[in-house]
Amino acid sequence: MHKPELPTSPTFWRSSVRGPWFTSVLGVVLLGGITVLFVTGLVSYAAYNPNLAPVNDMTSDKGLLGFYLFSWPTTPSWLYRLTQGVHVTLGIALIPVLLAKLWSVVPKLFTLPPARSLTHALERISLLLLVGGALFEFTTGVLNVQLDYLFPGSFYPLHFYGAWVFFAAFVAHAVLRVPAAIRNLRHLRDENTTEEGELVSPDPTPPTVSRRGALGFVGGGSLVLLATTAGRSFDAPLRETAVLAPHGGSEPGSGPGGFQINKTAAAVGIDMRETSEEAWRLVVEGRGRTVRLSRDELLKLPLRSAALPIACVEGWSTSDQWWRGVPLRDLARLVGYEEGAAPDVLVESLQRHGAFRHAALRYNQVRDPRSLLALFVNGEDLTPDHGYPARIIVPAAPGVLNTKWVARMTFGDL
Ligand SMILES: Nc1nc2c(c(=O)[nH]1)N[C@H]1C(S)=C(S)[C@@H](COP(=O)(O)O)O[C@H]1N2
Ligand SMILES: [Mo]
Repeated sequence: MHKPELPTSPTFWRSSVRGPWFTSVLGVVLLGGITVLFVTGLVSYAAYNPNLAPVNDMTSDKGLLGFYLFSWPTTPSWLYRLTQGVHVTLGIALIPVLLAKLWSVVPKLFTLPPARSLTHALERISLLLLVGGALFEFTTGVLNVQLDYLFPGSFYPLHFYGAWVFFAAFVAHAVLRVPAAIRNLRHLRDENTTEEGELVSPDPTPPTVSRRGALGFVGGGSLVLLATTAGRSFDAPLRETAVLAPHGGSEPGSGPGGFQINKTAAAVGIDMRETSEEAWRLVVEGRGRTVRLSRDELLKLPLRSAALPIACVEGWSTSDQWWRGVPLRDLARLVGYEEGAAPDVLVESLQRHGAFRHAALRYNQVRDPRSLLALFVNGEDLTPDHGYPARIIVPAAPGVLNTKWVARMTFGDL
C-alpha cells in the first residue's frame, strides 16, 4: 500500500509541463502586460478627478500615493476611451496567462520548511503579497466590469490601494527573477531540452501535451477572451462580437439614441413626470446667485455642437455621438464668472440614490467649449435613458462624470 502523498512532497506534483521554460515564458508576458495594466490603471484613476472630494471618491486623501494625480486633459477626446479600453480588455485577456503562471509554480506554495532563512521568509511573504495582490486586483476588476459595480463608491479605493501593494510586490519579484527568466529562455529554446530545477517534477507522468502545446492552449484562451471582449470599444457590427460584455440585456435599440445605455431611467428610479416642461427646472448656482431655467429657456441660449464618445470605466465605449447643448462655461457666466474664469462645478441629478447621481468637474473641463449641458443627441431630443431633459458631456472624461437627468449645477472652487 502507498502512503497517501501530501502536496508538500515534491513527487505529489507530476505534470511534465512544469519547468523553468514554461514559467519563464508566462513570466515575461506578465512582466509587460501587468506594467501596462498598472500604468493605464493609474492614468484612468487620475481621469476620474478623485481629489475633487467628496463626491467622486470617498477617499479624498490619497496621501503619498496621490503624488502623481494631475488635471485630466480634455484633448484628445478619445483619451479615456483608449486608456480604459486597453486597461479592461488587456486585463481580461491576461487572465489565462495569470492562472497558468500560478499553476506552474503552485508546488512552491507547499514547500517545507516554510522558511529556511530570514531572506527566504521575506521572499515568501513578498510572494504572498504578489499572488494575493494579483488575485485581488483581477477579481475586483472583473466583478466591477461584469456585475455592474458590485462595490459602488468603494471599488475605486479598493482597486487603487490594491494596485500599489500588488505592483510593489511585482517590482520586487521582477528584479529578483527576470535575470533568471531570460537565462532560461536563452538556454531552453528547445522544448525537448532536459530541464532541471525545483519546478521540474522528479517523477513526471508521461506527457499528454508538450510544453509548447500547453502554452498554445493558454495563448488560445487569451485570444478567445480578447476576441469576445474588444468589440465593446467599437460600433456594430464589431460590437456584436463582444459576447462577454455586460448589459447584454439593455438593448439601446436604433435611431438617434441607439448607442449603449449604462443605467436606464427606470433602473435608477427617474420619474418621467419630473422631467416634463412644466415640472423641470435647471438650478444654476454660484457666487451667491441662483438662476432657474426651464428647458425652453435653455433652448434660447446660444447652442453649440460637439462630436464626443462615451467611455465607461467598465471598458466599453461608443464612437462619437453628435451632441448639442449649452456650453458649461456659458452657464458659469450666467452666475457671474467672466469669460475664461469659470471654476469647478458640482453637478447633481434628479436621481435620489446611487453612486452616480452626482459628479464634480474640474475648471479645465468646464472651460472647454465642447463641454456641454446637452439637450440633443444625433439631431433629436435626448432619449429618457440617455438623460432627458439635459445631461453633461465632457471630452475625454470617464462616462461616470457625464451626469444624466441634471437638476442642479453649483459653480465654485472645489
Ligand atoms: N444620474 C446618473 N448619471 C449617470 C449615470 C447614472 O447612473 N446616473 N451613469 C454614468 C455612467 S457610469 C456612464 S458610463 C454614463 C453612460 O451614459 P449613457 O447611458 O448615455 O451611455 O452615464 C453616466 N451618468
Ligand atoms: Mo460608467
